[in-house]
Amino acid sequence: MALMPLTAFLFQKKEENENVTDELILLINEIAAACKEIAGKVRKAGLLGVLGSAGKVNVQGEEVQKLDELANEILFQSLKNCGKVCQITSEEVEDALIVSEAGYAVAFDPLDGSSNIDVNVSIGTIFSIHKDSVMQPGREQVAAGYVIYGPSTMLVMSLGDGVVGFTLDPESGNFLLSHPKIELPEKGKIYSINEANRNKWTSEGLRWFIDYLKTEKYTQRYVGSMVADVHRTLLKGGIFIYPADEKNTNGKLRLLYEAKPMAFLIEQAGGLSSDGTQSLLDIYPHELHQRVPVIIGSRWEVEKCLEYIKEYG
Ligand code: AHM
Ligand code: MG
Repeated sequence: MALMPLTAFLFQKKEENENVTDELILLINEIAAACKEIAGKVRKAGLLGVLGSAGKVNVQGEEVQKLDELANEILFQSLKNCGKVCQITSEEVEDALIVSEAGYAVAFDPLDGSSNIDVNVSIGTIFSIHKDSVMQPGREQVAAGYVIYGPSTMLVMSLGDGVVGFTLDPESGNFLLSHPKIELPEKGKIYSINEANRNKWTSEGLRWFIDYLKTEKYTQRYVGSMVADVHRTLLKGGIFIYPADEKNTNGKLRLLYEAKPMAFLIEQAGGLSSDGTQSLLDIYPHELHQRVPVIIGSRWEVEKCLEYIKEYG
């Protein structure tokens, strides 16, 4: 049976979801097109001479890779020119670009998982879309999603009424609806956290929780690309955590273009998100590049993790 292309799916959604306007459809198509271009560059990175460092650090003090820059440029230009975007915020750029007063505001991480670029491991683009401003709690997102550049390229997104996944068909160049309804299992078997930082985690309860999961015969998977780790969590269940530690006292991941969109997908798929005290979707942002501890995944594991944090700190 033929699978539905992204644009047809969006027009069908327009009939049932009042958030889905012609402008939003155009914007999501624009993001999908930019990500297709990025996917092409990622696939040929070793041939195009775009592997390795760009020789500079970004606003967050992190080393910028050549592909980070390229992906940022592709997305920035296409959003700036599409006529539907009033504000653009990128991980790689210090200030938001204000295009106009009202419209859609987009925050994105152009290429997440920078440390995996040079070693041919899955990386991705994450995006969050609000009306007018990205400085709102995640619950107000009209859409959010990511594109994962893995063995296949997939677009996974939510328009606030569940989570769907599209696989890029390399022959037709279309994103096709391969995953019409993504739902997290209530409980999984995998935990995902950088355990090398264990001694530096500021939460004692977290150490107890991870030890508890080991006694329950969980297995560990940690790619080090949030997109890949969240993708697996969405499909298989379990828990993904990037906690606060002595070096990153608010965690490492950024609220606007990493935590918030991923929390939206996880909650829309039936899971839970938290910073240790509240849902990641209830946090009011106060800074563009604000960091936040991230606990997301299946309902059972997230609730259990929060119980441990409550009991042991
Ligand atoms: P990036 O946006 O610069 O790639 O950083 C974010 C990435 C996430 O994809 C991933 O979850 C995390 O950093 C991994 O960090 P660490 O290497 O400290 O485990
Ligand atoms: Mg990132």
